[in-house]
Amino acid sequence: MKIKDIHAIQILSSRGYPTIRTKVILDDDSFGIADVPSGASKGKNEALELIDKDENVYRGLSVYKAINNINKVICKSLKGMDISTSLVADLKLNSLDSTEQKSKLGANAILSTSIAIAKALAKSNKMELFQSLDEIKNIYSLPVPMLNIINGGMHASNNIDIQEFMILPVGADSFSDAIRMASEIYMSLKGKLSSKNLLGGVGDEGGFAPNLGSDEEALDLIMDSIKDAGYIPGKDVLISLDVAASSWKVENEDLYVFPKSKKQFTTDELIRFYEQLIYKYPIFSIEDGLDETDYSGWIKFNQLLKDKLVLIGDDLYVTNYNLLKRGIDENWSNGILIKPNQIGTVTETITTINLAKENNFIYIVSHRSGDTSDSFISDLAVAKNALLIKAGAPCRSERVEKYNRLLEIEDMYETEYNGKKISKIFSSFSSYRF
Ligand code: 2PG
Ligand code: MG
Repeated sequence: MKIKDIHAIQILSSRGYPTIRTKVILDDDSFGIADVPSGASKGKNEALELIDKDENVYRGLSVYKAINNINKVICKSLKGMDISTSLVADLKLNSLDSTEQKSKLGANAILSTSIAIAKALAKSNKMELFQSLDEIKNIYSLPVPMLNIINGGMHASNNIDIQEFMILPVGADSFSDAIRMASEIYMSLKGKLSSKNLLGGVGDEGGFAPNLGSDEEALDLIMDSIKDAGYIPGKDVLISLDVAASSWKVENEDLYVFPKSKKQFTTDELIRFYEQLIYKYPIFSIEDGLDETDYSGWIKFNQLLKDKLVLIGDDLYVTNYNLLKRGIDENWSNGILIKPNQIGTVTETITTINLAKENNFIYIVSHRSGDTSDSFISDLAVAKNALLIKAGAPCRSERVEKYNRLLEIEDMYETEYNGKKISKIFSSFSSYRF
């Protein structure tokens, strides 16, 4: 199969900031279109999102340089190229860039091309995208959704320091049942906030963004909303937090300062704070509990709580194979967040997932806070049998598109595609911790 054309345009993300849409056409006229997301709380070691920084245009946020790199450099090199798999194309994209953080062409330029190629190949092979991403099996599992229903930190202009408060409907019988439960809890929380006159707008990821007395009050509100919706916290529904502590760390000091409440903690005190939270609330995982370079802290944190908690590294690993390898060798954590745009190609994303899998890490496929209606991550989660997917609240199109694609995949149970039968299992893991 040969590449016939590649063309990119500038579009807007959910935050209203410029990002990239790329279309790749193969010589049988199969095509793939991919939009790339963009984070707010980015890790230092992430692949580089090339942004123009021309203050006169989109206040510096346009991405015309990256688009030009696709339409000129990438298109010229890949046009006419034989690509039987994503691997061939991704190797070529990496060799064109040749920098560690994809800073020459931009990880946004490279990833949108890489995903568009993966989608075009799936179409050309008459496969669903998730089948085409990992063809070996015909039994797929749908992930448990982690729905961020209260937003704080850098994702909302309220007074909450923790970035994400998520619910995990682990007691559901199916993915659609999990979405129903989450939606009911979301509505119940909405009613509570409204009755307290706390219902402002929603944050970047669709969760409510109220001003509250404390971050713990957010957890209490969620517990009440779960119960009022008719579910048992700790049995039917678990809670996960992304505290995004890299933005709390004071450089060169053993000090974390919550930016909004100004509360201060040493690393040990912060770990103790989490320990208290997990005794009080049914918390399944804490993401980025410590700063991305506080390695000695992570080792301590992991040693102390790994049997009671999943410690997820997001900024810590930035979906990077080498960092994950180090984390495994040095026992930094027992879980990793997977974001394709942190690393920049489909192939590298899958390679990191495979390493996590081989080492029994919990891996969570994730969106970004600035996202689009592209639902590639849903297919990726199914292809790689991820236990969990994190895609925001059951609200806002760019969030629900990911869940809606999974509902669509769920409906494909026992369907024949290209002579292959797709069976599915729902990866309910209610027994995982409780
Ligand atoms: C995170 C993400 C997504 P951002 O920290 O996990 O929820 O946020 O895209 O801003 O990095
Ligand atoms: Mg995070």
